[in-house]
Amino acid sequence: MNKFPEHFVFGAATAAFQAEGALLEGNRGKNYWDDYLKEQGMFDPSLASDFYHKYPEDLELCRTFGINGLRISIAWSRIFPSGVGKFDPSGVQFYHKLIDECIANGVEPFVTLHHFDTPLSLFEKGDWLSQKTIIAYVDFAEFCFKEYGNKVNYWITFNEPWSVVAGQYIIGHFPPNIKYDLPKAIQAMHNMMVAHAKVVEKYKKAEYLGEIGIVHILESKYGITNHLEDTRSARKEHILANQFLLDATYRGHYAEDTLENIEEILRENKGVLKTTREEFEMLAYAADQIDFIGVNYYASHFVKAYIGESTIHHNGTGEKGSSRFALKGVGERVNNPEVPTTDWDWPIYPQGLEDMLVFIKERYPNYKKIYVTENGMGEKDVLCDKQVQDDSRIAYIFVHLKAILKAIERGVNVEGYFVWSLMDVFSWTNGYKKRYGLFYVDFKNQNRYAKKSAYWYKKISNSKLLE
Ligand code: BGP
Repeated sequence: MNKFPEHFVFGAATAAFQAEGALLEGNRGKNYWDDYLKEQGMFDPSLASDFYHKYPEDLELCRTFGINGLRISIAWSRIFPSGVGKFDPSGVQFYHKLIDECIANGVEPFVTLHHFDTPLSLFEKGDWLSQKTIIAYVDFAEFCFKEYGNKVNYWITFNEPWSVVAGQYIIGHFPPNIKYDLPKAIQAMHNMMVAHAKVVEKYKKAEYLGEIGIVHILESKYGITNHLEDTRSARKEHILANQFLLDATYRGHYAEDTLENIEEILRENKGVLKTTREEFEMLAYAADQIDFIGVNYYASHFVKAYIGESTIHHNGTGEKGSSRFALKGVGERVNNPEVPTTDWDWPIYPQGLEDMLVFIKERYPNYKKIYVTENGMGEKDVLCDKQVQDDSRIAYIFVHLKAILKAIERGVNVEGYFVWSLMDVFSWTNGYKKRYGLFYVDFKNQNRYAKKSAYWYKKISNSKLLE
């Protein structure tokens, strides 16, 4: 089969802080990245892709290139500069204009409420480890539903809880830059899922006509050999990063096999997970009500048994081969010589996407539908004569679209695909040199240039045929 269903969405994705720039516009408050990036001095987010001003041009590009869905996120601190309290009318207006522009161009907006950008004041109070953040987030979400609910058909509560907690408490490349604290990471994931559930409840009880879901990054994990200790380690990483969140999303509780592994990891890392009966009631309600899940997929991992302290080196420069990821009580990611990797050491393994989609269908038969909400290839693209020959990106997207078609053939309900990213944006931990866009951005003057991949994607979107 090489044809996508007629209603399949061919979209692209952005995130507010990575695209908008205009950090001083209106009364926007800071999120936890503003000062951190300034102090770190690796790159400057203040202009980004200037989406705040260039969105009409970007939406016209969507229309011209057959991109009929766009993931955008609402920057919480543009609406509530201090996370709570008084809203800023200019921030509220900006998202009205942006959403209206999407609709005017025939582009369905998929709106994310939290894409890695908790307001600074709430971050300082403990972020997702604090109930204060959960309460404020529910209020923010309710505000957005009331404001934009009559024109947004697709809401996403969170983008990638796993990446948030892994970045904040395990890898340490997201503020507050804590390393190897698995108990904190697990607690924050649980709390985010509770916040998600509360927001789903607000949305559903107010009887809005649209749909609501959550986006998870779901990367498959495989033992590097068939030896029991390696496959066990792979399974543990899968449970920690994928199944824990999927159980919360679709079962409303953690199944026995999930809990057993999580408790083992917590024991090894000297921590406990605190939960309440009310939280599970909320999760169960949301599990029943949720309309869709977004799957972000870039890579899979090959895992080997590991005994020792956690050791991680994040390759944020594109210096191939410099990554290290070994987790105490879990396992170590290793290179599979048969699988190619990007310059940032991300294994390119489309089979992992097909496997994950089938896994969701089989383990969670109550799932309704799936969108692949991010997939794409980070490259050091070069603009030459106003052109970018990004054949490797085309090849990457091709094999992943193929994997989706195979999953559809195996009975998985996938209704859309979003390339990360629409135009080049900055990467949180890798800066401006890691480009993903269908449109090249010259960051010196903010001009846009369609890459070869944009023309190719247009053909597929128009014909729905993968050839
Ligand atoms: C996802 C995030 C995006 C984006 C993408 C690419 O995890 O949702 O915001 O950044 O990954 O990752 P990176 O920028 O680290 O290459």
